[in-house]
Amino acid sequence: MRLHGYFRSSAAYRVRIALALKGLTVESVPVHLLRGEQRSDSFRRLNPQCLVPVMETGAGIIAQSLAIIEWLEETHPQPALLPRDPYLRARARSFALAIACDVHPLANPRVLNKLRSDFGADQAQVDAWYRHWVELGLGALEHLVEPAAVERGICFGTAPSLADLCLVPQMFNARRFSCDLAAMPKLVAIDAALNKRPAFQAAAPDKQADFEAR
Ligand SMILES: N[C@@H](CCC(=O)N[C@@H](CS)C(=O)NCC(=O)O)C(=O)O
Repeated sequence: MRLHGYFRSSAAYRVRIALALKGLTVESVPVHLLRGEQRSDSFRRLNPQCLVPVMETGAGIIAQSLAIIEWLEETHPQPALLPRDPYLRARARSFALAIACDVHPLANPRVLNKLRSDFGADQAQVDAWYRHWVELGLGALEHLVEPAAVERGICFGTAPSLADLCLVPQMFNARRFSCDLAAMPKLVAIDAALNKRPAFQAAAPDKQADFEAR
């Protein structure tokens, strides 16, 4: 298996956590997003959307982090990345989709670049855009986890789930852009607990071969 990603891509980070939790090793292929490598002809052939992550599997190519994670879940079911209880599964999916579909797309490099290039936004305005959407999204998600989740150190169920795989990378990015996390103490505490787990540590941006400090 080959995972095309970028150390700072939060969508690729989700997949890296899933792989680490399941104890799977893949070949990592860095795609430098700031240099525009995602728009190269060779990468476009893998994913015409020009987005990472992309997983090359024995069965073929898969784009979209949640589809890759579901494929991993179906081909390597243990440990499970969704709670057994159907209602908790739905809540974990709901939380993960809120991040992946509603929060993350508004803060993608190509969206931020468009604000700069076509609407004249300066860095302060781009940062304000970023913080607005991330704080709004995470602020709402704070209400979806119960106080007991803080004691467990995971969002739902008894083991890290899809929700946790989406939360940690989004919190990483939120901190990178100095978002105000004061309104989401439960998410801050759960994120801190998750980051003590070896699988989450191994998947962190600064542990990747293409990591660049900056
Ligand atoms: N829904 C996609 C989102 C993928 C995505 O937005 N990837 C970002 C990095 S986190 C990307 O490749 N951006 C390139 C760009 O904006 O040009 C997924 O979950 O895989």
